[in-house]
Amino acid sequence: MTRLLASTALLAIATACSPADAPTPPASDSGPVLSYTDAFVMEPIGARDMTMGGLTLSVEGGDVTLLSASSPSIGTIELHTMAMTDGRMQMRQVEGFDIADGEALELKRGGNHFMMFDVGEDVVSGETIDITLNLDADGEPMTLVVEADVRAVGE
Ligand SMILES: [Cu+2]
Repeated sequence: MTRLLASTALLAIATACSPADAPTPPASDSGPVLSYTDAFVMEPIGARDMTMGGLTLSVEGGDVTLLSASSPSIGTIELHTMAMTDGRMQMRQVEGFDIADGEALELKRGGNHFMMFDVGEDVVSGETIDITLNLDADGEPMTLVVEADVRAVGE
C-alpha cells in the first residue's frame, strides 16, 4: 500500500512538472531490478550426467519469485531445497523460491540449489554456460540470462 501511494504521488509530480512536449517516461521503469553473483555449475563426476549449481540472486524494487531455469547445455533444471526427513537431510523439488524486495536468494551446495539432469558434454571445468532464469514479478514474467562458471569438484 505504501509503495502504491508513493508511486502515485511521484507520477502526479512528474505529470505536473513536465512541459507538454517532454518525452513520455517509460511506463514500466518501476519494476524490480535483478542482479547476481557467484553463478556456477559443478562439472559432473565421472560418467554421470547429473549435477548441481547455484548463484546469489538479488532483487531491488519489488518482490519476485524464481519459477524455473533452463540452459541450452542442460536437459532439465529443477529447483531443489534441502529438508530434514526422519533425521536425514534430503533433497526435495520445489515450485519456486520467493525473493522479497531488497533480499537475496542464495543457491549453493548443501542448501537450496539447482538440480541438473541430462548435462551436456560442454559442461566442463573452466567453461561458462548460459542459464536463463524465469521469474514472476507481481504477475509479470521476467527473465534473466546468467553466465555460470563450470567448476570441478574441489574448486
Ligand atoms: Cu538436488
